[in-house]
Amino acid sequence: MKQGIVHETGLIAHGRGEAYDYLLGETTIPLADAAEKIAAASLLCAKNPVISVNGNVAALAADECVSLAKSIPAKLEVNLFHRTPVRVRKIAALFRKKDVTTLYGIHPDARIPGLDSDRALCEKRGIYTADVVLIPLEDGDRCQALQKMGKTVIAVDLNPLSRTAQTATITIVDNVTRAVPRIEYWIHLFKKKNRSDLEELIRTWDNPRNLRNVLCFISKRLNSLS
Ligand code: PTJ
Repeated sequence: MKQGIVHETGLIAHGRGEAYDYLLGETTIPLADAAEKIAAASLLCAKNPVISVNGNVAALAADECVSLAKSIPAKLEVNLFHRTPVRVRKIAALFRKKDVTTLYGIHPDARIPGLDSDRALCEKRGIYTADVVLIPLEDGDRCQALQKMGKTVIAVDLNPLSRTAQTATITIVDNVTRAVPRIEYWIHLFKKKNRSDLEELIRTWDNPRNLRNVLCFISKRLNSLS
């Protein structure tokens, strides 16, 4: 935050996330891994997959996102809620240091319909035309707006009750630091599989059921600890 990468409200978001992570036991629960597996299948089957990075994601999991993007391959796009030219420049510099030559979202030329202010800004060749978007730590309005554009939206959100978690196509209730490497693990395994097998796997996904099971997992865990 002091380096200007994370917005000050990002610290509050981070604290909220930590609270939920304690409820999960600070581990990737099998229900999260199931979602990470489907996320990997969707990213591999996509025509234009994009990984959206904001300040928190850049601070917590930049290396992991770069590695995941290479493995798919997918585009990386800076997509800030509290967008200022200075923050965009700082986040772009951070990714440049990690040898990312093409980072989308620095010169936006499109808007996500239905959103006001600069949080609607995106790039035509990136998020605007993406068919599958991975959005770690996203706000609810943007998640819904991306859904309305007809995209497959993969959210990583430790809060299973957030609007983002409730409206995404695939919700991964896990810490971004664990979720991104785990998606990459599945990417490497799935590269040997047929596309039709992956598509069949994606068809079986029931996001509301998985979210209900996550809530059951948390309440059972709290019961067993009390
Ligand atoms: O960098 P910017 O300007 O784009 O701003 C980013 C924030 C995160 C401030 C902005 O997108 C925001 O306010 O997000 P929300 O609406 O607070 O949503 C963030 C969600 O991520 C919350 O539901 C948190 O529980 C969750 N979260 C926080 N830390 C983590 C997390 N999920 C996964 N891993 C985490 N480490």
